[in-house]
Order: sequence, then C-alpha cells, then structure tokens
Amino acid sequence: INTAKVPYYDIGILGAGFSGISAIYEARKRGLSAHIFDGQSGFGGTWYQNRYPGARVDSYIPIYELSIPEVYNSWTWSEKYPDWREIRKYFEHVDKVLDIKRDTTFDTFITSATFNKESGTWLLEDKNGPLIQCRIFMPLVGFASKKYEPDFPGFDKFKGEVIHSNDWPEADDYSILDNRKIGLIGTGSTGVQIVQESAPRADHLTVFQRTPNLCLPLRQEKTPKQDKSNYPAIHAERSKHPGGFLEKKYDINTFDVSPEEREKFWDSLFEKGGFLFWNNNYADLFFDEKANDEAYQYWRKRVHQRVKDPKVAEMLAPKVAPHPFGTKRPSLERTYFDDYNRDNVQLVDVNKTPIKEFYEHGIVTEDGVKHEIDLLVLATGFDACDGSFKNFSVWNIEGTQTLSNEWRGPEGCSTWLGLAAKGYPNMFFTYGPQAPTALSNGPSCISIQMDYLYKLLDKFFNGNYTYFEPDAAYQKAYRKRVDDYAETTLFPRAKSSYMGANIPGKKVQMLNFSEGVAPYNELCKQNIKADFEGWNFV
Ligand code: NA7
Repeated sequence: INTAKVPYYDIGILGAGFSGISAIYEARKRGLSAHIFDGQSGFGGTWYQNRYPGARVDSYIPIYELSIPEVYNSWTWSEKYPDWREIRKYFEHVDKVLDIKRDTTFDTFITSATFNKESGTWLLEDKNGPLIQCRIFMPLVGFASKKYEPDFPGFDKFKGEVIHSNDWPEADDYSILDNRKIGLIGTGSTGVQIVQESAPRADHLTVFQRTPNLCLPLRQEKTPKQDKSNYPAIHAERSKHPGGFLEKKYDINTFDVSPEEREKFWDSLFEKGGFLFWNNNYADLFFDEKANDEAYQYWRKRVHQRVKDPKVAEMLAPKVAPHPFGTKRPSLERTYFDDYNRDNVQLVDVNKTPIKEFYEHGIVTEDGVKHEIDLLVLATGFDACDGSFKNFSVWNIEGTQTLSNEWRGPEGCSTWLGLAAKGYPNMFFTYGPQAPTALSNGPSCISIQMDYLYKLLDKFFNGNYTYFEPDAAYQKAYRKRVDDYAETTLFPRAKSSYMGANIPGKKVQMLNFSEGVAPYNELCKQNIKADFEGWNFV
C-alpha cells in the first residue's frame, strides 16, 4: 500500500467511550494529534450500544464519571445510578464541552491494523481500505464488545422474534415488550435488568436461569449529592480503594466478630445498598470458603424473605451456594426478586430441566414442557476482556499473527500491566484484559491507566525512538502475578466471565487484575518511579 496519501496522526484510536474520550483529552493537552474511529453513530461506547430495557450502571455518581473539570462543572446527574438514556445524554454533553466530534469519525470500524517497523507507524484500515497512519494505536474497545450467542439445538426452527441484549433496536420505547410472551435466557447483570422492565409489561415472561444471580439492592437516589468543589478529592480517592469506589477496605475477618455484630454489619450494608456487600464486606470474603458461605447464607435469607413461593425462592437462592459469593458479578436490583411473585412470571431452572430444543413457537425443556414464546431475549453475555479483540485484526510486528489469534493459543492471554502485549509495538489498550477492568468501577480504572499511559508516551515522544514494546520477562512475570494472585482467591471456583469460563473452548484464566484498583495504581506509580522499567525502546 502506498501510504503517501494516507493522513498521519500521532495517535489513532478505536472506540468513542470513556477511554477514547480520555485519550483524546490527554493527547490535546500535549499537542499530539489524535483521531477516534467508532463503528457506531455516537459517543458512549458500550453505553451507545447497550440500550436494552432497564440498562443502567451499577456504579454510582459521582464516581462513575470523567474527572475532567470542564465536563463535571457543567453537568448534573438526576440519579445516583443513571440509566443508559442519561449516560448517553452525558456523552453528548461531554462532546458539547470538549468538541470531541472534530477528532472523531463515526460509522467506521477499524478492521485491521498493521505495523511498519521501519517507520514505526501503524496503518489502520476499515473494510474500504486505509484510513490513517499513526505512531501509536489505541484499540479502546472495552471489555464487553464481543457478544456471545450460544448454539442452541434447533434454534432456526423458532419463528418468533429474537433479540440479543447487545443488539436492542435503536430508539425503542420498549412497547416491544407489551403483552408479549417473552422468553429470556440469561440472568447476568443484563438479564436481571431486563426482567425488571419486562415483568410489568409482558403478557407472560419465562426466565431460563442457569446460574442464580446473587443480586444486591441498588437503592436508587434522586439528584445525588454532587459537590463539585469536592470532585478532585473524590476522583483522586477512588484510585485508593479495592474496586475503585470510595468505601474503605474492611480489615476485620468474618469470624472476628460475634454473630449479632455480623448481622448488624450486613444489615447496614444492605441498607446502604450498591456493591457494599460485595466490595466492602469482611476482609476474608474472597479467600475463606467458610466466611464466604456465611455471607452467602445471610444473602440467601434476605432473598427468601421476599419471594413468596418457597420453591421459587430456593431456585433463586439455593441452600448450597451456586458459587462462592461475589466470584461472579452480582447485579444490583430493585424489584427483581419481587417480580417472581407475579402471576405472569415463571422461572425455569435449566440445570434441572435443560433446554432440549426450539420449536416454531418457543422452547421445549427436557421435562417435555413447551414454553410458548413470541419474543426471545438473549441476555447471554459477552466473550469478555480479550474477546473484544476478536472483532478486528491487530497484526504483530512481523505481520505473521494477529493478537486475538495469539491469545486464542494454548497460553491464552498475556499482557504487560494490562496495557500492551509484546510483539505489538506502539499499541496500547485500557479497560481490557489483566487490568482491574470488570472487577472495578470503569472510570476509576481508565483514569489510572490513561494517566500512566500518557506519562509513558511522553517518554516515547520526547525520545528519539521508532517504537517500543513490553519486555518479554516483565510481561511473563506480570502474567504470573495475575494468575498466582487469583489462585489465592475463590474466583477460580466459579465458571465466570472473569475467568473466561463462560465461553465454550476458551482458555480458563484470570482475565482481570484481581488484587484490585489500589494495588494496580501502586504498581503503575512504582513503574513510573522506576523510569518505566519493563518497556524496551528501539
Ligand atoms: P453475563 O454476566 O456473562 O451473563 C450471561 C448470562 O447468560 C448468565 O446468566 C449465563 O449463565 C447465561 N447463559 C449463557 N449461556 C447460556 C446457555 N447456553 N444457557 C443458559 N444460560 C446461558 O453477561 P451480562 O450481559 O449479563 O453482563 C455483562 C457485563 O456487563 C457484566 O459483567 C457487567 O460488568 C456489565 P451462567 O452464569 O454462565 O450459568
């Protein structure tokens, strides 16, 4: 390809979500030229894509937002846990204030990136050919952009409507749910939110559950406190906590206190709501099976108090925990458990009565029951973290292998600091594999990573280098650290997307930095102090 006529930028970005916008903002501060491409038609990344009924963030205001003063000083949220519509408006506001649009091309998805090691530049292409060349390529595609649809027997026999949560029709007012016979497969965060929206509207809702979601109470608040003068402190503070939230890490173990004190503490966590019972519980929650089960049994009791039919309650919150509490992502709910008290809502446990096949008008389960459905919603999740890289081809320095193919190999996915991979110079990602990512509040994780990344890029652009990439030994050691730490926790006990275990055939490995946000932040800071050891500059 003759690149002479292909426009040049210092930084080429794929993705117009929190990461892409932060990347442009940092680039501009330094006078670097940067451009975003996004396959969608507006800002928000995953929040542009996810418009299914009930889509709402499980992190709270004011930590779930950009730490850019021009943006937050001129914006007020209406809810503590905003829904996708408000978050989309927020992104429109971000653009209005920062004019990100002038550096963005929508409806253009980068399909391939190839590196020229003589010039040290990436060539980015879409299906129509070359778009730009750039020194630094940032695929900032989030951790959930490769949807997963299971292979169901006889699926094509089904004649009703099918929607994956990730493909919800644009600008839908949800009347699509009214008076329908809805079948919902999947009870992850997405499934739970869809149940809450569908139950009151559907003629009948059948929920096919494989693993109960150990949901926690959301506790919505209107116009949450937004003291802008305090934002810099709040946004700095979120980097110091396990999940990138604000509540401090609890250093007492479960059985250090009396049963009464424990109960009181857990009552208070439930009362305050959100992820507290998950992120700010006793220190041994993720490490000690017995302690974990104690928390689970408390959680179970709370669910049984709300669900009237004891058989249904037992399906939603069985005596034996389906997995250690918190090793799969709990969703935040408002009416989820109450919805099962409605006459038009039915829960099917597909472990006991698996889906046998589809027929023209629905699903047949192994017990012979025909479940009539005219709208099938698949909330079956994502090939998370590294899976997002399967949508496009990033070629290695020799042009012999793509990053996603390499990660599909026997070794699985390896990165240095959850930011880059050896063999793919001048290429960086945030909120991806082996960073705190899916175990953290997104903006907390991204702001730590962007801060680090641009300091690293300062070194590159200020030096006389062609390219740089992770050192193999450092990458190997980092991977080991991620794996070894996970082994000390209960996380490997669950078949979760955190472990890549939700996708048939995918290598099972910890895909997130499970030590948490604060240790990750420390690691990045130490590396800056050590003048960016572990990166080889050429
Ligand atoms: P999740 O959390 O991966 O949930 C997917 C759900 O789909 C989960 O309940 C799965 O059950 C279920 N599933 C997947 N395949 C099947 C089959 N074959 N049969 C029945 N049920 C199935 O995705 P979400 O979209 O809810 O959430 C994605 C992320 O977005 C989440 O982590 C948050 O950070 C925000 P399983 O649990 O595997 O038994």
